[in-house]
Amino acid sequence: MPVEQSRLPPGQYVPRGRPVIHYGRVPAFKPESWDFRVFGATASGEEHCVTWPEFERLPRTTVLADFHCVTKWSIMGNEWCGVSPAAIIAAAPPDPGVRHVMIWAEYGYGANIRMSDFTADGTLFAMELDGSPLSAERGFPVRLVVPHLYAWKSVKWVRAVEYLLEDRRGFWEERGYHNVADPWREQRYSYQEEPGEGPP
Ligand SMILES: Nc1nc2c(c(=O)[nH]1)N[C@H]1C(S)=C(S)[C@@H](COP(=O)(O)O)O[C@H]1N2
Ligand SMILES: [Mo]
Repeated sequence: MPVEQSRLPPGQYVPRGRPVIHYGRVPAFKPESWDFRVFGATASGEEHCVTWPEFERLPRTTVLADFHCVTKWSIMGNEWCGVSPAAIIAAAPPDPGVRHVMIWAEYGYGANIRMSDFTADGTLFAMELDGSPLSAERGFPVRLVVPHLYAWKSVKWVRAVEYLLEDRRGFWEERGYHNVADPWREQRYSYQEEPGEGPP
């Protein structure tokens, strides 16, 4: 069935199959040593750390959303289930001055997003896709999904959230990709950034 054009951002197409893309190797999941840290500008000044058994028990919600990669494919209608950023923020509140967050993965991959993108409807720490636990290559046990931004911001194998008082570029944002990354505005590359869209 043809995809309703109004749901496809400019320059995107729907491929056959479902690509897997990441830089580097798939990390092994070790539940005994796995933790999820919230650090940086927390309200208390303390770092907050959650173990795997604790994270697994957090309440989950479901999000239905499309997924747009900057290499131009889009996967429509994904059902993600996982933990809302609101639950993380409630457990470890940020300093009131925090406007940006860095989402950290295994191996030092990270993506920065605005706090408003982190708390947006649809943003989720996903643990399941279409009714099954994430596969290892898709980010098991936990990946972020930010469906309204290009997919490099949807960090797989998340291990930490860093609250930032000043914006800082993540892995691809340092390598020529757009700091904001809104697919509806085709914000693909950093040379397209307007004043105020990137760190000073
Ligand atoms: N940790 C990590 N997360 C990552 C990446 C990566 O290299 N490392 N690549 C990103 C990119 S560019 C895309 S398009 C999506 C792909 O998600 P998928 O493999 O589930 O399709 O993961 C994103 N998350
Ligand atoms: Mo991507």
